[in-house]
Amino acid sequence: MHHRSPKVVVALSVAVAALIPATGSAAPPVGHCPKSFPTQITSAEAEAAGVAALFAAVNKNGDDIICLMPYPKKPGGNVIDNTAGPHS
Ligand SMILES: [Ca+2]
Repeated sequence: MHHRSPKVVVALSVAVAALIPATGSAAPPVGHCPKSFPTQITSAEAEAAGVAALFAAVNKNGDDIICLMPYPKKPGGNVIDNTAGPHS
């Protein structure tokens, strides 16, 4: 006798659901930092630097990364969320 374990079926359903964004969600996809924003900043690093509010405002996709383009001649830089494709 051969039949599929119900536990396996449930686990696969959960995995698929986790990969598909909720319909109607405005959250952008989690992606990469574009080449022009090469530095990744984590929420912990932002908090340590005292810019947790900035991180939260930029991090629209809700993961743990934003991307920094440092200013060439002064402290700081521009930040965007990591929603770029892998080759941008
Ligand atoms: Ca992010």
